[in-house]
Amino acid sequence: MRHISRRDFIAYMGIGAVAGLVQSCGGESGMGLGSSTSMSPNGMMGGGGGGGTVAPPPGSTFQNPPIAQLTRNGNLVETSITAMPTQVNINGTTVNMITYNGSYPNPTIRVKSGDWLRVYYTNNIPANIGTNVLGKDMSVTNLHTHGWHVSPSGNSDNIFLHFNSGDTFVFDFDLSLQWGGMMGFYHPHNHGTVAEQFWRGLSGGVLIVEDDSPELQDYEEKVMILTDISVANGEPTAWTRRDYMRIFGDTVMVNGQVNPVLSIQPGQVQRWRIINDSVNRYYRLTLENHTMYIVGTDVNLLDKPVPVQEIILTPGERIDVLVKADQTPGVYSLISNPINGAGSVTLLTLEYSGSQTNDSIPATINSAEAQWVASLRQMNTSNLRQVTMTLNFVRGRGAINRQVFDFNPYILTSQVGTYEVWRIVNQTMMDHPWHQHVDGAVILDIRGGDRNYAQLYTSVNGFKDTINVPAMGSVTMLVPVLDYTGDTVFHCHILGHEDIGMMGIWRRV
Ligand SMILES: [Cu+2]
Repeated sequence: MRHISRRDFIAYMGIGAVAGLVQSCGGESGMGLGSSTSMSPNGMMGGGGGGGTVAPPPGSTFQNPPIAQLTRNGNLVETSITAMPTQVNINGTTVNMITYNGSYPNPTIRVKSGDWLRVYYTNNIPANIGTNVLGKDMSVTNLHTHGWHVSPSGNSDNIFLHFNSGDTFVFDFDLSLQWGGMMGFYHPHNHGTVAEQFWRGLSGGVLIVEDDSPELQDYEEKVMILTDISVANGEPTAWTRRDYMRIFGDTVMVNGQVNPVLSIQPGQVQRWRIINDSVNRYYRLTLENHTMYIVGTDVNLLDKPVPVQEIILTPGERIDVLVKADQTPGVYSLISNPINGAGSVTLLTLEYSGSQTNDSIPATINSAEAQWVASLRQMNTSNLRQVTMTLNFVRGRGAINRQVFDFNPYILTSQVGTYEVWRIVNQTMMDHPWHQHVDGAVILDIRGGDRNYAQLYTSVNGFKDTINVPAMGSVTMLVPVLDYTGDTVFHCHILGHEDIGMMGIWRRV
């Protein structure tokens, strides 16, 4: 069954070049990929996990992630989140994982613009869980609300907090400046343990801020969390140093299910909100014989649906799409085609069933955010502050402007109330999904990589908090620095890269 395509081979050679670069600039002890050509069991060519094709038979009935229990009192919404050991059934095998509230996938929190979300947080990860290969205590964790425009300080979206086993904490998220219609996610962000905590099950629960606009609310909504994992002896596999550079799980899941079967009525339109919650794996999504209509990007709803045949989703990115069952009734697969060393995967089976209906795709969406993005695209940016940040590997560590977060973090100080133009330059031979906290950006230019991806995100009126920076390419973006002061971060959302240092501090003053 193993099939090594030309694309896989090129991707592999790209990694080899990175390894060579790493080794040539510092006599690295340990962190580098090394020059070995042997394949890790979870590595780029390992079974179905990497370059091979994964086409499991249709599985169980598709289920949305569970909804978190909330207590609402006016605009005060309260909930509890506990990070805890949990036995999870992964494709028929019982696996000792870590989850929020004993649920995998982790529970979805649905709130509204203007809410005040209070989270009673507990870290119940056992103190004796041990250290990872980076020497970091795996019981230490914290919480980030990816995508939310909230304060990065105090007891809000403050990723500089950290909690030891047994700690409790009360978070307050003031959503008075968070617009509706977005899907973010909460997940751990403790530097050095993020990637493996994701891998073991804390990959995050979805944060939905209900729509401000009415056009999309009547569609049946499906949330799809894409993750992958490899399991050995009833445990998620422990990471080697090499895995921090690149890892593919051999089991790929939607909401913890392998190839679930989703029913759709002939003629029905469903709204699919898809998140790449994987530590490293990219997806190149296509739904057999069907067009997908993009209605929202990471941060906001668009002003009109954008029809596409394929969607690239890098780690941390989200996409909000409409799908219409307008083909001959039958069974169709949602597939991820090969990309960046990951092979073809059948993710989900869409099955027409039930009575005929005739839903339609809306012509326009009344999105204030999209109108704002449209106006920002007209802005004269030549007088704005221009910042260049480079993504590098330095002595086997990730770096920004050649500065490794652990030793000498790159610090960008920005004035709140201004706009800046950031150019992110990728000086490595592999792609990196760039993510900045607090504010989404308007993508102005993408050099290199997939042309359709570049065309899409340099034209749609959607803010992006996560954007792929192609190997040896660049992304230029207009960054609003609005409302909130405090220190936060930007980093690569291949979480292993973040853990080995590809992160910087964003000082908002
Ligand atoms: Cu990266």
